[in-house]
Amino acid sequence: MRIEVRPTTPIEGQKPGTSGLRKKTRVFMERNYLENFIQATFDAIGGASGKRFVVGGDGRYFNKDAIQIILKMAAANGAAHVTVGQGGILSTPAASHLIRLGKADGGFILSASHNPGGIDEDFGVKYNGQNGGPAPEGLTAKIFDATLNIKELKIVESPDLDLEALGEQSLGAMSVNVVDPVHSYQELMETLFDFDAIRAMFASGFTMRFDAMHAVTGPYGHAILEGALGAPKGTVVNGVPLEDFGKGHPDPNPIWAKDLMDLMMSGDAPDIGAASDGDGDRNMIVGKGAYVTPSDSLAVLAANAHLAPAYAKGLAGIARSMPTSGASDRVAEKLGVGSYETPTGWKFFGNLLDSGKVTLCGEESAGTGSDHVREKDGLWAILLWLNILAVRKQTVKEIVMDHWQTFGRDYYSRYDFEAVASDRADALMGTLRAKLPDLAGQSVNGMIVKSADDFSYNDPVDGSVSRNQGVRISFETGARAVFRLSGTGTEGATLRLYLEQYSGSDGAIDLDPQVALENVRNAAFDLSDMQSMIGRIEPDVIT
Ligand code: VG1
Ligand code: CO
Repeated sequence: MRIEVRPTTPIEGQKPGTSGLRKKTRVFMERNYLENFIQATFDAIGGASGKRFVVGGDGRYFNKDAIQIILKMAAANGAAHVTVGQGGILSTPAASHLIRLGKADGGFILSASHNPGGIDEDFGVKYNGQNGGPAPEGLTAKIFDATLNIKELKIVESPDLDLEALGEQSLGAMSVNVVDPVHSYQELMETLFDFDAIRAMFASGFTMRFDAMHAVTGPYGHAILEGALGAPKGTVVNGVPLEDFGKGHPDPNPIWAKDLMDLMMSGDAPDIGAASDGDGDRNMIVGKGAYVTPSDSLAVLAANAHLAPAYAKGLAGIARSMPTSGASDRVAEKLGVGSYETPTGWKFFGNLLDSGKVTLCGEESAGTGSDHVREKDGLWAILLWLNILAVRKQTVKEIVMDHWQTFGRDYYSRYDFEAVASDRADALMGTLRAKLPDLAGQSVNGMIVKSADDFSYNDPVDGSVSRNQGVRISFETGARAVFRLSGTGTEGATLRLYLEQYSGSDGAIDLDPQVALENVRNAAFDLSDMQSMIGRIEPDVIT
């Protein structure tokens, strides 16, 4: 089989963001765009020779073509073996699991996650390492560096492989194993949760709607919820992965999963509603008339995880991303285990999980997970909720109310300002940063600032330091405002404002969050001078 050694030149802008490289699909389809990035990744990891990889994606437009290119490049670069999901499909957590299970050297996950898909929408690629987790910052920096110095790439000339045929094939000297995307993942879930108890709950009439949002978790939901757990057919909706996700945003939040929210707030609501995102690593949980914020969900799961077999012995510790509310810290304190605050992005949890310092991790953006893989895991979170419901025999709402009564409530909301001109967004952040040193002790909108800084993370395991991870301003009233710029967008800048207000251990827990957050919201607008800096204070999306 002939190996083409193709001369190429660096392409600008191939710097991975919060979660891999994300660009417009048409950009990825330009000559050598994907190829350069893949070659740079192989170069950055010291070559692919003799190595084993996992490849799969969320099924969006260009997924299959990209997989063929990666397979041909892996073969040309001397890889020994690649495991691929049938039809090119693998959820992000399933890919993480396959890397760990097969002791692979790494894997490529093709997804732009919650971003829309299609030829005029977004595409993405992420490299995960041996532990199954997203490449840490040190490695993404090396990959970026390699994209700037690339001179040639290697690819075999060969017809496409058949990604529908299960089993082994060969591509030159490299073997390719096409596997069922669900099988191993389902086996893992069966070891973690009490499937008998959940099955009995469904058999006794418990009802659910799982909205797969036309994204990757459809096959997983059908097999696990309707298959293994016996939920009635029709429990899973939008369960066939589509290349354009039915033209929706596969982002499981009250805005983009509106149909599910409407159902859950209606008289016909099932006992639980759940949804997952494009690549299956996020989750949304809604009870009858009760949306559970991701920050609260992490806290409730942490407080109740011992009810599931995998966590019966307790948790080693709990980690949350910096903008995630403090609710899980309160649980860690009560459990007497460590709590950690990391920058946004799952890659920062890897060391904590690998070293056994934490068992559960979560992000306010609807990501929750545990040490079972090295990615956040949407269906895992949903199954843990089901396991807890099966044991406690209470409603979602009762469990959340009970949690707030015990710990107090962390009112929470995120405001996203999308497609802001990058220079304006940078100016807002810059002006805010300049104010930070003098803020503590000052009064803003009637609230005294307790502390203000630009978050810097010192990884307790490898000692690496990550600076400028977001501006956080805490107030004496138990409120906090966080400002940061998104690292997953593909157009202009997205400014995220995260607002939080703790009720206190015996304060009111039944307020409308937007009312409870009014003071901190106005303080955040004042402090950032948002109206004049970006010309508006109305967000595009409130979650
Ligand atoms: C967003 C979320 C972050 C998450 C990341 C990847 O990043 O805020 O919490 O880890 O997406 O999630 P950013 O930089 O846009 O705020 V996913 O489901 O896109 O892999
Ligand atoms: Co995702």
